[in-house]
Amino acid sequence: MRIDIITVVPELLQSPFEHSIIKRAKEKALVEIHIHNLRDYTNNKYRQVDDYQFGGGAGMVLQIEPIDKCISKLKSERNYDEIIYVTPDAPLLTQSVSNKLSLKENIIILTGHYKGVDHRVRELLITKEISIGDYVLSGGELAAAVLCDSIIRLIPGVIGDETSALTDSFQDDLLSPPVYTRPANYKGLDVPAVLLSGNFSKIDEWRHEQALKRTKDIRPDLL
Ligand code: 6GU
Repeated sequence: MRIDIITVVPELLQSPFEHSIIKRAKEKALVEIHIHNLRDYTNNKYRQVDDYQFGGGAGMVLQIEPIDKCISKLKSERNYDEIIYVTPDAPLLTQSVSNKLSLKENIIILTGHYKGVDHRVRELLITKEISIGDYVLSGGELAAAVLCDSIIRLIPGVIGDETSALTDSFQDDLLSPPVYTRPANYKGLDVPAVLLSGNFSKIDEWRHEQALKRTKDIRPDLL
């Protein structure tokens, strides 16, 4: 899979992809991530890519021209399955959205900043819009990093133990059951006995009960 991210703050997108699972996915050539600085696509001598909004009001708006230039160049080089704009005024990201995107070949992610992008970008160039939650971030870069992480870990082969991603919270619309590791007793706190029993059907049953209980208590809206 190839992911191209367009941003005005490329620095914000360096470190998130240089560690752990995503780093290994890149090393295994299961994903390629290319960051594009929107300022490289303007003819403005000050490299300015935003302007005041028509009609007045606080906040700058990213202009269509550099975005169009950048997306057009990428599209001339390969076909893209989706051109995604990350923005708070969009449908929410869910595990099911990430599952579907993890099967794509090439995607572009456009990140907004300030007041967002000229609406014509959204009408003409964007094929899908995603918000990562009902709160506002200073820019779309961290949202893009979250989106990429959730997609990349699902690409077949990225997580060694294939069942690991399948038993995540949300993969079956339930929260995960509690997990424990050594020591079995810490300052008088015991690990649930069933987990030490070696009876795997009992363990599965316990985990499912716990997942249901936690979902009921913490996120009843999922049931
Ligand atoms: Cl995608 N961008 C910004 N700026 N804030 C957000 C968001 C995106 N998703 C939730 N909040």
